Amino acid sequence: MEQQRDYPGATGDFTGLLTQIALAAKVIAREVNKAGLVNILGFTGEKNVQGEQVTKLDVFAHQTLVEALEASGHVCAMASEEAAEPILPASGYPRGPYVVLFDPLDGSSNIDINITIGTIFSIHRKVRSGLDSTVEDLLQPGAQQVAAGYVVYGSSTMFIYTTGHGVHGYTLDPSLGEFLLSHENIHMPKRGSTYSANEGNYHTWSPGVRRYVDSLKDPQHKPYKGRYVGTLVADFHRTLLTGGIFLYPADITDPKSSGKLRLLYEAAPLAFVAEQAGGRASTGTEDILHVQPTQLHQRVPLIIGSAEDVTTVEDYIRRED
Ligand code: FBP
Repeated sequence: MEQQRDYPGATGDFTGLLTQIALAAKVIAREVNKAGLVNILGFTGEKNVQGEQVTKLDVFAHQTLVEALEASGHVCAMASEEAAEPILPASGYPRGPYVVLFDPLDGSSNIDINITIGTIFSIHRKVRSGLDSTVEDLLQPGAQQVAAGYVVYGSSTMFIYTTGHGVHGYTLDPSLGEFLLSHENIHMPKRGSTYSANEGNYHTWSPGVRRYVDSLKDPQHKPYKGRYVGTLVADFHRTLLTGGIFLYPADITDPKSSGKLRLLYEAAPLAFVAEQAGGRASTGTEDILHVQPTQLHQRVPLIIGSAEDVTTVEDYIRRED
């Protein structure tokens, strides 16, 4: 609300939209926190468009976000990791100028073992006037985002977002049921001392990426610490607050592979947050925010974190040739 006053032309649509995403996050947090007590762990038996087994919490989080967003009356289209096609607000709901793309529950492999999971969202304004949306509204480069952020369901539940004016973090006070400002204007250290990657994939990495990760373990220089939760949101959140680098490179042994993580609702929103906090996000050869999307669920190699660390990886990849 406060920031809205900086925009004389503001209609309140955006504030209303973000408030609905925060409400959905509270509902999901409550279910995650008691997951072991209610029959919501495990799989539904279905597979999603990624070919992954769908968990019951994935479905719960997906439905909660869709209902909250369509009820806001501020969106004309949505896209979710759990839906093959774009989602339009059900008839009877007013439509608005925004499109929202989201990963309802990030870190599915960690749900049943009570390790930190998250939700990631990306908000764009629709491209053309009028209320009917086209896939063009969803396939916009990350640099066009009007806002992006994520929720971490960890020891505490945090809501982190940017609207292009810095990155701010809020912690959920369960007794109030309110997200309270706990981390204003987050800045990522220029260089870190932690690296995060699934080294089980080492043999699938390009020579430049291998040489870079090897260099981090060189006893001649102060070696970096290895940290890997296996939930993108958790590994990114640590990197945002303490610096360092997260890498999920492409698998060079599979010509069809362009990485595991999805551009529109994983890489691009976190790239916006990273850049707004003074960090960087790259495919290894191109800024994530400049990648032009062509498909809703396309994947990209992701190298994200402290600006100097990301630039160093790019140098190693450039020297590959
Ligand atoms: P989803 O759980 O939303 O499908 O996200 C993919 C993810 O779980 C990321 O959170 C994480 O960074 C990565 O996959 C872990 O992959 P891997 O198990 O191959 O290391």
